[in-house]
Amino acid sequence: MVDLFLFLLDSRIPHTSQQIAEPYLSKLNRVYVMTKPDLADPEVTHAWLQKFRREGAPAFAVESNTGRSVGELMAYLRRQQMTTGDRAHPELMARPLRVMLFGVPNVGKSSLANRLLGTSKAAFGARPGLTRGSHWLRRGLLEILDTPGVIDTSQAKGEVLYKLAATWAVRENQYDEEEVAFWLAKEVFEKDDPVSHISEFGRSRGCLGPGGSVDFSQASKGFIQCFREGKFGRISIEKPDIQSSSSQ
Ligand SMILES: Nc1nc2c(ncn2[C@@H]2O[C@H](COP(=O)(O)OP(=O)(O)OP(=O)(O)O)[C@@H](O)[C@H]2O)c(=O)[nH]1
Ligand SMILES: [Mg+2]
Repeated sequence: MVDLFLFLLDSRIPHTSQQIAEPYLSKLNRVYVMTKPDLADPEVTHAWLQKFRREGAPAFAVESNTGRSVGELMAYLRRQQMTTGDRAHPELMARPLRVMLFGVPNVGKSSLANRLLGTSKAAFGARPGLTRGSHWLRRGLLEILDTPGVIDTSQAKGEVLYKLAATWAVRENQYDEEEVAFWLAKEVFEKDDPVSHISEFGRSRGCLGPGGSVDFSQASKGFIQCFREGKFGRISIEKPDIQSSSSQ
C-alpha cells in the first residue's frame, strides 16, 4: 500500500533513533528525514546526511515546525510522484504517491505530515504518544500515513534510555530525571563533577528545598527541559564517525 517510507530520525540522536526503530521497517524504498535540525549542530547534521547518502539512501533534514528546508524533500517527493503512474498505461494520470511516516515517539511525524500537506490536520504536540492510531491524510497527489510512535521503548536502558529521555522520546515515568540530568552533564557537557553542575544550575534557577538546599529533582527536570528546548545551544549527542566505529 505504500510507495515510500519516510524514516524520521531525531537530529540529536540519529544513531539511536535508527537503531531502536530499525527492526520494524523494510529497507526498501526508505528515505531518511532528520528532524529538529534547529536543535542540533548543523555541521554534524550535514555529516549524517552525507553518511546516509553514501550508503545509498536519500536523506534530508527538515525543520517541520517552521517549514524551513522542507523544499528539498518536497521536490524529491514530486519527482517520485511522476513515477507512480501505471507503467502499462503511461497516458493515464499518475495516481497519488503513498508515503508512510515512521519513527520514535515525539520525533516530529505529525508535524512533518502537516508541513508536507500544508494543513494542520494531524494533531501534534510536545509529548511522546500524542498520535493514537494511524491516519491517512491526503492532498492532491500526496497521501501520507501518519503513525503513532509504535516502537517499543519500554526495554530501553542505560545510555539508550538516557538519550531517548533527553530528547523526550519516552515518558517521564520511564526514567529517573536525576540519572538523565547527571548523564547529560557528564557525557554531553563533559563536566567532571556532574552533581555540582546540576546543583549550581538548580541554585541559579531557585530550585531550592527546605533549609535552602538544592532540590535535585526540580533542578534535574529544569536541566533536561533546557536541553530539550535548545537553551544550551545546538547540541548533537551523536556524531557519525564515533557512532559507526563504536557499533562495529
Ligand atoms: N525545535 C523543533 N521542534 C519540532 C520540529 N518538528 C516538530 N517539533 C516539535 O516536536 C514535538 C513533537 O512533534 P509531533 O509532530 O507531535 O511528533 P510525533 O512524532 O507525531 O509524536 P507522537 O505522535 O507522539 O509519536 C512538537 O512539540 C513539535 O512542535 C522541529 O523541526 N524543530
Ligand atoms: Mg504524532
